[in-house]
Amino acid sequence: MEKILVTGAAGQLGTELTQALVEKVGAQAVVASDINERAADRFTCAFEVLDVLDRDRMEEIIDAHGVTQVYHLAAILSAAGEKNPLFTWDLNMKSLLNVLELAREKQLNKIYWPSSIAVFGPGTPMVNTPQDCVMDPTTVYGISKLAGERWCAYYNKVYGVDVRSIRYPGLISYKAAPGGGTTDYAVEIYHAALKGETFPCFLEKGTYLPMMYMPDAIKATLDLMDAPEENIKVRSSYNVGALSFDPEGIYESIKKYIPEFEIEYHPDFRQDIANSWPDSIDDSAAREQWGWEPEYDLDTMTSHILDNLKVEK
Ligand code: AKB
Repeated sequence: MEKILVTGAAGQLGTELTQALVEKVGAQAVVASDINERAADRFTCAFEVLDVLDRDRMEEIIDAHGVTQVYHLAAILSAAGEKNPLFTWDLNMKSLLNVLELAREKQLNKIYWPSSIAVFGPGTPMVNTPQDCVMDPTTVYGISKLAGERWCAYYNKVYGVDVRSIRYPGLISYKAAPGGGTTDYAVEIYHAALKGETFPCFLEKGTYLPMMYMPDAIKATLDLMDAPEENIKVRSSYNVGALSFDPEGIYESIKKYIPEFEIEYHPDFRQDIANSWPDSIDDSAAREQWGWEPEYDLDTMTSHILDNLKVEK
């Protein structure tokens, strides 16, 4: 029987992916882990406190639960990473190498590790960014994700580790807050709209970025992990696209439901990061090799979020 360990399970992606895995394979087949011990009661599956830099503890959990797959989500994101570059490098890289080494030693069946559009930079073609192109990330997060992609490809080629990865765009969800990303404005804006507050946007209008609604991100992840091994030709990380909009676009979408909503623009240091990232993504490799196709457009996402956040407030 497969047993899945999720690291960073209390984060924005982890919260929903862990729940989706529990629904898919059953609570007995999933172990959530996070550095935040207070997160334990959020999960219906087993929970372990784990600092992903602690390789021995990771190994102990893998052995104790008979783990066969790891979804290694713990990471420091782009904006937060710029405040502590060396620690971000250490955490993002060492934790990935801990997972890859344990996968090699223990011959784990599959590893999932998220990359990001942050691997791209100012030299990258900005519109319909290809799978393979110039990659010159300007953030420490982006540098760590690009290096991580190469390590994943290396462990697959040299040791046969079945590690799979997606370059997520900005992920938008209403269930768990993102932390420290450049795309977080596209989550915060919905909360402000429902509270009747004017939204102070930290990116300028006209800043187009690739984005994705969380249910599509979960679907992409599970579809990639379910795909037959021989279909997975990209062993660094797959481009996946869904939405592309600027702050004005998401604001106009919300105004269709909340006409009195107001936005103000106060760009900060995150503007430079956003300017270095693509506007939109060419995801033809993911579509051809494992059937990727998003479901939500901007307005269906907005209406879904506003309906569900309203219920929760
Ligand atoms: C961030 O903004 O840092 C993340 C990402 C695009 O990887 N959401």
